[in-house]
Amino acid sequence: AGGRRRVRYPEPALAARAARVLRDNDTGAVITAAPRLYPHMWSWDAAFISIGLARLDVQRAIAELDTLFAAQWRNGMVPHIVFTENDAYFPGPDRWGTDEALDGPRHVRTSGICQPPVHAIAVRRVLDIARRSGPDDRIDAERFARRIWPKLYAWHRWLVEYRTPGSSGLVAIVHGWESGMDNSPRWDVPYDGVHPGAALPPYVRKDLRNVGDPGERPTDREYDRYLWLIEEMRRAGYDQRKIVANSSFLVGDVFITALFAMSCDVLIELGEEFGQDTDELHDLADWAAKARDAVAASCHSVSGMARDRDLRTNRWLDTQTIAGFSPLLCGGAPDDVQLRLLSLLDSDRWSGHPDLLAPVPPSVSPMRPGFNPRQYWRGPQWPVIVWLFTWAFERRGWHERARHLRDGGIRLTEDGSFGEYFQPFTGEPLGSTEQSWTAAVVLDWLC
Ligand code: 9WN
Repeated sequence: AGGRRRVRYPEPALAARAARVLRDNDTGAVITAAPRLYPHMWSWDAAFISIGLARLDVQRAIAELDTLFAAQWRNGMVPHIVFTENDAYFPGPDRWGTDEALDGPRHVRTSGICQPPVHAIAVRRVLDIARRSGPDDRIDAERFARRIWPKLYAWHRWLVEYRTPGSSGLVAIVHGWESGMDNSPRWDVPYDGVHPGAALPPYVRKDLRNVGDPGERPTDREYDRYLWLIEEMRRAGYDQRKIVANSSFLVGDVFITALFAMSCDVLIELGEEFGQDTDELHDLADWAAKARDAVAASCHSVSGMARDRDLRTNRWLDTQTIAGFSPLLCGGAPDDVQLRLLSLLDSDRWSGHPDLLAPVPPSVSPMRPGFNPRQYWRGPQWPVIVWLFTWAFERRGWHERARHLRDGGIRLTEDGSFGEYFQPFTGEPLGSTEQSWTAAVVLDWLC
């Protein structure tokens, strides 16, 4: 940054550093999402982490996903946080107050919302890596895939039964945290409809202690809304039907819907291989088709970008962010729309912006008013999102594009900081460093 030279580790040294981050963040029970800022297990982080772990130790990768799914709620929801004993993160389990929730797990404390369904993708990747690594790993990973399949199916079924309300076919979220892109401008309009009441219990943020500059994190105003939504859910006793009917935030999330379609495809492949029930395979095919249709139907007639939908006001949300490229992940959009999106992605509005250090898409276009290169989901580049695009492009047969993005991802992360997110022009690491999922995706790219 600021003209200082950025360190560039050669690939073998970078891989060794990434492995070290995962080992250092291992409490023995879980790999925390980050050492200080996030001292617990997060749902979608754990999925990516397991992919990185598979390169080091297949058993450990399996254990990580088993730990997450041991916290699955009885209704099928995979919770967004599985808490460790550490109390350095807010909101912790007492604030969530899920202990009394009817559907909650009994032996472990969790939050009361979910995160994007990327777990089937992780299981597939772990299995593929294990098969190449040797006969013992292969046997273990196959047993694991067979045993976790019904849990993955139950998780997907929960998303359909409880979280696909109305006719848009989009998978809905009831909190920005569920999207994994917490303060993305995608959610600004729906959050305007969230009015924290006087009954919001006081609280003290802990996240700001662990970042260089508070401007890298969401604002206090945003936090009041995040906490208010938790308050509403607590009052509803974490009853999903009540939450979806009444919460002041309900948005069809197009990015989650695309991930869901891809995860259903993967689950079908695994199910066919391991002889799962045909009715369940049909369900998954039906869910994947509907999710893809919903993503395609959301595309803006001029830009082609996919859109979220505010399900409280029944309006499309036109804010353009990285999520607009969702149809490139899951496919299903008409050819002309797909071509428009590909050329937009390559253009100077996105990955082709001349000032980017690494040619990978930022969370928000640098040309967009309100773009903030340092603030969280409002501009920085996120390696884990880049990984999702590399994975999806590979799967779609776009090998050259996938390789190009992977090279960009390495360029972004080769300073060895394993930043949570990066300033797109300088490559300065922001948020946490030694972030586990960043280390994990780098390992996957390098091996
Ligand atoms: C709230 C752990 C998580 C990621 C999310 C990211 C951030 C948490 C926070 O960190 O969210 O869940 O406190 O900011 O936005 O995607 O899973 O890495």
